[in-house]
Amino acid sequence: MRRSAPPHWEVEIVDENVESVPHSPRADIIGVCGMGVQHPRQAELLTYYRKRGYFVVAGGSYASLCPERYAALANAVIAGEAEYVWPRFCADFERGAPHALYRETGTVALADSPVPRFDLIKLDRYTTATLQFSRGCPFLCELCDIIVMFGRKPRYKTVEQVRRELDALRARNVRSVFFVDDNLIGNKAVAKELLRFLRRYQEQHGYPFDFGTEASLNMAQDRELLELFRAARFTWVFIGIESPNVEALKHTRKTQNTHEDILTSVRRIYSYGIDILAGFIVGFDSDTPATFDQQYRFIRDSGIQIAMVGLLTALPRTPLHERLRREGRLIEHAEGADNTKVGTNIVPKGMRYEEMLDGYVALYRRLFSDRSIADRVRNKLRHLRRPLYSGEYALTDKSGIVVRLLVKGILRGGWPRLFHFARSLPWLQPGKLPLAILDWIGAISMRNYADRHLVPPRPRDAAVAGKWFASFERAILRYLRDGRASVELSLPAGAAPRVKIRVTCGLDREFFRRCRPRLQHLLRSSRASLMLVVEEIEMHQLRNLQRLLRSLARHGDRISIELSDRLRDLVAVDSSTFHFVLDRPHAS
Ligand code: B12
Ligand code: SF4
Repeated sequence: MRRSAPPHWEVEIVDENVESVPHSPRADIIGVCGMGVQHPRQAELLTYYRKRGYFVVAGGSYASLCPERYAALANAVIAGEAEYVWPRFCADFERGAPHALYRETGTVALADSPVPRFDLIKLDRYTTATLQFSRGCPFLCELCDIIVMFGRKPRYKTVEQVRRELDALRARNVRSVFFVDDNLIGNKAVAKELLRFLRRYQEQHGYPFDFGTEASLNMAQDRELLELFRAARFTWVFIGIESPNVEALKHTRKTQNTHEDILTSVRRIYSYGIDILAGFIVGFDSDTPATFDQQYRFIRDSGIQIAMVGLLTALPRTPLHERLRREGRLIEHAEGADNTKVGTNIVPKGMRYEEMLDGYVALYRRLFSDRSIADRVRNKLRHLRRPLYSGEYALTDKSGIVVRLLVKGILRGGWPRLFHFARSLPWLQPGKLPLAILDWIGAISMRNYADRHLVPPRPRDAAVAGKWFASFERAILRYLRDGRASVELSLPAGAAPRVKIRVTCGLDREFFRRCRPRLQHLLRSSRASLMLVVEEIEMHQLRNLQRLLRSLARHGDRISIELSDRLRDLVAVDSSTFHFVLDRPHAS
């Protein structure tokens, strides 16, 4: 059976995380993949390409969970694992009779999964490559879509397949590999076999890789397993801890986290040199306003720096979704696919909805205060005595990283941050320094993200934007008067200010000269977002527009750019930096 695209098909992979999507590619079929959080962009891309006459196919984890949401967006939807149904689609397409929906109703034997086409990915743009060994998880957590999509009986690739994938990655000089399994230790005996194989592989090849993975907390109770993780050089593991509240864990049927005190488990894993990243959830039925403080204290004491806290979200088809629907506790029309937003689709039981949102935002604020970051670094390093992570970079790269952290991260926080940074560093144990540095880099980037996306707009932002607007209008008055440009400011309640600038032809160098520093100032000094609509522009001004975009790139995630059809081919907009609006109805 053929399990990938036919060999005579030419395939290209574009990942908008690291590169721009092409707006008029040379292609017959365009497949667009995405998780729930990416659904708005996925929908936008599908609509855009479809309108331009391409045959568009939707796939990925959200299409697998709720293919019905894609029926109006795509010519065909691949729901579920693609190994068997994709070749069927390809054959139907070649015959000129593709169906609208291909749904994998069973499960795929992973021995049939091909080696990924790593050659089609720009691997040099990633810090970590991914490899999947197993699918499925034996547990029963009520909120989980994994067991709905992949089942409870873990399925595995052979170690031979893993060897082939590692060889391919090694040949491309990849140093860091993330085993993207739902739970690598779903079947401990098989996991141990894999780890023994990885230990041998690492020994044979001089430890070419740092590994990381996702596993359930019960790994902490098996010392042989922990030893094998260490020997195979797993420098980190992501664990769904969810809550230190045992009631909440029992209620959500995450009983594997209740075998012993969670802090004890965490510290035992640390004692093998393995770092922990973890997921936490607030909004369980037994959670009350007091839960936020309990979560905070646990996260601080555990020293977990990359603590991804989300609001309980009911994903379609999960037992949680079903129960809350029965109980009338699903919020109608709430999107419910993005657990990184301040909002969700469930009505909590132990507190008011608004209380939950406020508590959530305050928890993030507390976690990413300089004091809390430093406390966690210290609490972790106290127990993580021999970290496997050693930050093996060339000396020049190392100094570059530290200088960037100092200049862009630490010094910007002023003396208080410098003080907390300095007190958290293990001055007498240089072997632990790389991990402390890594934690600060991770924490500061999470803090920046939380500042931009989670913290409610400051009243000051509206005042700053209002003042800015008046002076900006004055600066480009003559362009506004004769209709070459227009500018609008809106101050939506509960959201950051929005500025929209529309330009038509007749601009000159002076226009860009006036705009550039003023826009930079607006974005630097407030959380305002910017929408730039370019309807027409003279060819000789393209360079100035391009320069303006380059100067704003730093704030790219707050900037949307819309170009007329003609300009799309002329202006290079990096859609991995900016929101490059391709289809307006779905633009956020
Ligand atoms: C690796 C991973 C990540 C990595 C991604 C790294 C990377 N650059 O690849 C990181 C850590 C960054 C990540 C982040 C997040 N993730 Co994530 N992640 C995963 C994980 C563990 C594996 C995904 C994977 O690579 N699988 C291997 C591939 C081969 O399999 P697959 O994705 O199942 O795809 C199959 C089919 O769907 C199909 N297919 C896939 N794409 C396409 C496209 C087309 C066109 C077609 C035809 C077919 C097709 O073919 C594949 C083979 O059968 C999954 C869990 C899981 N098992 O899916 C969660 C998962 C996808 N993540 C999830 C979530 C929620 C997130 C976050 C929102 C978490 C958070 N709160 O921050 C963020 C979002 C980040 C962002 N803004 O983009 C959810 C998504 C829920 C949903 N149903 O949409 C999942 C399912 C885990 C879960 N249950 O919570 N994640
Ligand atoms: S342990 Fe993780 S993957 Fe397994 S059922 Fe629970 S939430 Fe899902």
